[in-house]
Amino acid sequence: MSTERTLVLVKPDGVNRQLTGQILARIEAKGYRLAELKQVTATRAILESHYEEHVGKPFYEPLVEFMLSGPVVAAIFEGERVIEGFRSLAGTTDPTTATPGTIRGDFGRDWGEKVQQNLVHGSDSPESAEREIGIWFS
Ligand code: DAT
Ligand code: MG
Repeated sequence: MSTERTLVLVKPDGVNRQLTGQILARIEAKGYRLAELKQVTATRAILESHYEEHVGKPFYEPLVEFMLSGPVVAAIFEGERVIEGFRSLAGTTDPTTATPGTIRGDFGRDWGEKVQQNLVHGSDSPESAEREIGIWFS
């Protein structure tokens, strides 16, 4: 298995709640290598590209608004099977029911908003990872 890369975003809720360090520490502690790191204020153009697969879904516009509500921290992590490994660390999409021990399960819950404030994004395939890294680290 060759070394993979994945794009991780700490979303505005994670940055605002000052959980960035704890989240990155969990990924490093699992054994993945931090290759790139920056804090960015997303633009609508970046998010329309990043979330193109979700255009037209009911949560799309609230999701973009949420992602524009504050800075995000973007990282590239590397390692064997890091894509599935990070998604396992992150937990399932809905933070209320995400398994305790995961990032979303430990730090997230439903806040009654129209979108899941679930702290992190992680690429879901090698093709998505390369596409998303190109968007955030071009
Ligand atoms: P994931 O982030 O677990 O890969 P996804 O790619 O299906 O999930 O969706 C992207 C984001 O959109 C997700 O992190 C939170 C939001 N979202 C997804 N499904 C939702 C839903 N049913 N209601 C509200 N927000 C949703
Ligand atoms: Mg996804």
